[in-house]
Amino acid sequence: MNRKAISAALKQQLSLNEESKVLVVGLGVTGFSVSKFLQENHIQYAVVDSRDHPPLNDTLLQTFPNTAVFTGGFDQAAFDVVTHLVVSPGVSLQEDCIKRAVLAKARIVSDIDLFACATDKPIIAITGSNGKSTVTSMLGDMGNKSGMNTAVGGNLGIPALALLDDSIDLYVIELSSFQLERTTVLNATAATVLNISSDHLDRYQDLKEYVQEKQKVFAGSGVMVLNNDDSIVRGMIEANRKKLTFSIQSNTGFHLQNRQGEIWLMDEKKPLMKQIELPLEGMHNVANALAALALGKVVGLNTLSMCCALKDFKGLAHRMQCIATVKGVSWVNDSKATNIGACIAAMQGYQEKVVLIAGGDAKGAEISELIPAIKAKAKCVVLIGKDTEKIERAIDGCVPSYQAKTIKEAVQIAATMAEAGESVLLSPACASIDQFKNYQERGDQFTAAVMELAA
Ligand code: UMA
Ligand code: ADP
Repeated sequence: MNRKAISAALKQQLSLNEESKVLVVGLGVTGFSVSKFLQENHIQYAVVDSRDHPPLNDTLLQTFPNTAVFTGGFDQAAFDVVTHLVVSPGVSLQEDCIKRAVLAKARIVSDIDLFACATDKPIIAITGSNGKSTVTSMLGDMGNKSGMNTAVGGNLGIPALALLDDSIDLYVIELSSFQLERTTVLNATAATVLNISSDHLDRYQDLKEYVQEKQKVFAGSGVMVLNNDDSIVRGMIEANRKKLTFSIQSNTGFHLQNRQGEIWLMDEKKPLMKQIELPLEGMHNVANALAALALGKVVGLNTLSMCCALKDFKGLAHRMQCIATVKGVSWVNDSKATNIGACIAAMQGYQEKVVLIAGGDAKGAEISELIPAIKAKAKCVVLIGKDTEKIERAIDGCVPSYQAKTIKEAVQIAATMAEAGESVLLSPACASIDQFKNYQERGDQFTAAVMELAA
């Protein structure tokens, strides 16, 4: 879209114009992408971040030296004079300065709102508690294999605004509940909530509030893609909206069918590909593939190309990644399992019992929900991180548990527990930020410790 059209959309949809005064809250990758966008669109802005040295501070000041940047805390004065706040996802809307600014009639906007105003290309919007990055990446490959220049980003890593380019034919955007809760003008061509399990209950009052935020992905008039196996997602259905469903349990929509002894992925009555051709392990990944096929269909992707992309899909790092077999024990890095639902899905993929390494920051989750899966699938649990004691109390001795101060120590303990033919699974069910920069660092340190064992 040209500048004039973007300007008109910003004005019409977000009341943003040359007179607006915007405060960009947060100077991580999102805040930087927002600042750049506002600068290019001649909208006045300043930036605040509560951290002393926000990650993109120097980059912003080198790129746009005249930008007003306030760090080391939120100063109410900066919030009192603005018409709009673009709040980064890592910052809660419950911050006092934000609440006061809203009372004084400042409008909250997200980077996703700005992005939605700046493109007229189709957008696929993907949220859910688990599988977002996998499905987003699958669709990126499907789009490109179908001959559409496809950009993927959002919560996956590259902020949506940084993807904007006239050469792009299709945007596939992963959205977190934090991004959705502050987004009002996204009107995705196709949108999905892949599944719901409790997460981020440190930021939401209860599951109901978390679900309400997730549901915002369906705002607008695009096609809803719904998981027929998830009762909460099924309940999101809206009358008079086009919809597609996917399911690994029922036999409608995108589903599975046994055809002469072989399981096929189906679109209603049309066979698409054999399940055995999917390289990723686990039934949850079959559900992810069906969701991706349904979303791709909405934007007109070619079926053969989509199936071809799925057959070639290697999976993402830190998700059920088998990193080594040492003395007959297989070591699996599922560091991205940052909530209970993901950890349960990981354990369900095993026939034999595993040695589970879990723990970290449980984000207020109801840990006892793990008990049935642990009883069924874990030989023992090795716990790391901030909520070790809490988790130990919650699982209540249902299997033996051991405490480790570091991931390296956890690997050493697990090595003494696992016998040849068994697996050690790092699937923490918790966020990593109490001990690591992020889940990647946790997975990398796990891998390094396993490699040391191997050596
Ligand atoms: N922070 C402060 N003070 C501030 C601003 C931020 O302390 O003033 C802290 C936040 O609490 C957070 C960290 O800084 O711990 C980063 O926050 P941010 O909003 O600046 O984050 P960005 O660097 O812009 O990255 C964000 C997403 N981060 C979060 O939602 C926390 C990234 O998702 C996303 O990839 C990126 O935008 C691009 O869209 C990461 C994430 O952890 C991967 N997401 C959560 C998840 O997947 O569970 C929701
Ligand atoms: P997200 O982006 O939603 O965090 P990912 O694709 O990165 O999702 O996967 C995160 C974790 O969830 C991994 O541990 C992965 O094995 C698990 N997972 C992936 N898809 C699903 C699903 N459909 N249901 C449950 N767990 C899943």
